[in-house]
Amino acid sequence: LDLEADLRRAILKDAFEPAFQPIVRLQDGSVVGHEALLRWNHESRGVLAPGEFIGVGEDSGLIEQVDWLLYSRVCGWMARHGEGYVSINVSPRHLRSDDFAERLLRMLDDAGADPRRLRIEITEVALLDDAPRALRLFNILREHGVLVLLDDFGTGFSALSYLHRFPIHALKIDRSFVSGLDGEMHAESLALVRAILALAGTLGIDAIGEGIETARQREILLELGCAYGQGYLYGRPVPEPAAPGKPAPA
Ligand code: G
Ligand code: G
Ligand code: MN
Ligand code: NA
Repeated sequence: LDLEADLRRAILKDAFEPAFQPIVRLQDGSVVGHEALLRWNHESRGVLAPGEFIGVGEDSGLIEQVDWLLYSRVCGWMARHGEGYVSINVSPRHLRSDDFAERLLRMLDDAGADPRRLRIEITEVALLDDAPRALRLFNILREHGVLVLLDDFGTGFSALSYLHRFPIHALKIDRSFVSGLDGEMHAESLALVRAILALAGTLGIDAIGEGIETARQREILLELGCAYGQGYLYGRPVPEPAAPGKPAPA
């Protein structure tokens, strides 16, 4: 069982596909966009989620090639489906490359996809790695309308001093806090989510609650002032999602 060798072969075969999960306005459940999540059609093990191979991909560096194959699929999908935004997950490795922004913009252009419909998700830790380089990259992307979302917010460094220096469009509140809202860690999760939303409000940026599974979690997030959300309550990641605008079946 050599996952790295399998991954190399899969890259040659272009064996990756996006699954799209709806992102909704919590007030009315209307779909505003989708997060594209990586899926690997493994030759013998079936469809693998990133949790099963992202570590090997990061350690070997192969994740960069996998990401580009996926982004190409996503750009094609965007060109065929004219509504809503799509957010892609970006490995911290890309922030260290000199031409990530240029290459992504070229790919969008080649596919005939509007860059103003693309958003990138990066984690806090990736920001701390090489801040000046990341800042340059974000500025190039933003000039073309590609917005930046901070993924898994609250689990990383939460270097507050960085937040206002980067052109961040929205924070994605990590699902561990969201699932805690109606669980045993109710009080703690409530305090943390309230603090994150206050921070977002102060900085004038949007918040997206991740991993919403229950109506109660949605209700609490709305009461706390979180405008957007995503999670199994609204839809699982699927290859061909419903068009934006319509309420997700929740
Ligand atoms: O296995 P699971 O689907 O729970 O894994 C999700 C993790 O994989 C998240 O951390 C997510 O950000 C990451 N991820 C999902 N899709 C992609 C992708 O296309 N590229 C990269 N680099 N990471 C991804
Ligand atoms: O780190 P990131 O937020 O990109 O990871 C997204 C991961 O979370 C994906 O693997 C996705 O399948 C998973 N996910 C999305 N919604 C839910 C949910 O409501 N519950 C759980 N447990 N996982 C979810
Ligand atoms: Mn994400
Ligand atoms: Na996340």
